Amino acid sequence: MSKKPLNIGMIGYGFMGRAHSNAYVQVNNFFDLKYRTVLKAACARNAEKAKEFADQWGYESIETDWRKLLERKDIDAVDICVPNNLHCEIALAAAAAGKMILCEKPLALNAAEGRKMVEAVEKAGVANTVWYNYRRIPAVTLAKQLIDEGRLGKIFHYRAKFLQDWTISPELPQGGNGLWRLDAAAAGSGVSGDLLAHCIDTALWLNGRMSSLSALTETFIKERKHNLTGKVQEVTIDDACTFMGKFENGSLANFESTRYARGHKALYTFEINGEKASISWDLHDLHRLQYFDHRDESKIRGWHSIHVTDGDHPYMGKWWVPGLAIGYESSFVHQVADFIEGLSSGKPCSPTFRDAMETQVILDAILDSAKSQQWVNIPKV
Ligand code: SOE
Repeated sequence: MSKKPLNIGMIGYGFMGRAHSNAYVQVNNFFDLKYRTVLKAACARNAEKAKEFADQWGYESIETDWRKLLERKDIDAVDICVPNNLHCEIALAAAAAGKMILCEKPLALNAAEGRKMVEAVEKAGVANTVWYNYRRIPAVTLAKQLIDEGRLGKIFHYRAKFLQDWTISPELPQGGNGLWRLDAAAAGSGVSGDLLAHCIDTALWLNGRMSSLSALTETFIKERKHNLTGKVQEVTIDDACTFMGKFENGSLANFESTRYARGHKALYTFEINGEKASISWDLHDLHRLQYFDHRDESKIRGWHSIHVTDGDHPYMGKWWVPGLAIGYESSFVHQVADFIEGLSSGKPCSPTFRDAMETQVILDAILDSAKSQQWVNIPKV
């Protein structure tokens, strides 16, 4: 059966632009879908960079103004892969232009912006999703299946960490290409919006809503040269954040994220302890899920290390033969596959903008709590 084209307009060309482009390139090779992705246009302010990126990944054309991209009739879906402070404006315009939207995480700078974005896509009736890719690492999806099957029983604890070490040097400037993550005006926040956002999204998906929290943030390096102004300026992002909280199911939350954990590059881990069983996962060993079941015969009871590569594991039947692992980049392929499936089935690809608002509201609560040094109740979306 001939497949319908799904014409992609990519806005941005950084690390995530590459990760998403790779997904559009690969998805139809592995998944049998009703739509075939077409890399129609890459958009960046700098024409030379846009051209280089387009040639590298196979985009047919370039644009240097995202508004022009949105005017094009031959674009079906736009991918917003630019700093967080541009997500809202582009998403509102894209929705008004009737384009489907795949937006990089976090959804927005804050919940107020996020709400406008949810309203816009729902009013326009356009398909939308936010790239919280870790849900779709097969071992993490397997964790979801095990929890939904009730294997863990009542959940007592949810613990997550996302540790990095790339901003320890005081010589590192803030702002501009690559370093906008250190500039609160562009990023909205530091590790909370960049890293904890992933941990929160996974947690909400696996363990349900959170009701309250208390957070502590720190900015270890108070001033850095700003790449855009050339001046030494105050750093207003959170370099590190730790929070504890409560889930609506009664379990306790314990989360930590930092860019000052020397030796750790991208150590995302979580552990969930239930009455009957526990699971834990580690991004550095992403194709394994650790599972302990108290109901096992005591003689052989212990942690199982499940190599999540078998044909009946989530997504794995689409890839190689059992036992052969896939990587980080495949989580993005899975998200595109699910997005396209959603276009045919009518079941939206989660997290939608509305789903991602749950995370956004928690991010706001984290910053509020850290500032006020008070427990904060998390409002309902
Ligand atoms: C930051 O270094 C970063 O690239 C995040 O922005 C991504 O979302 C995360 O998945 C990996 O780390």
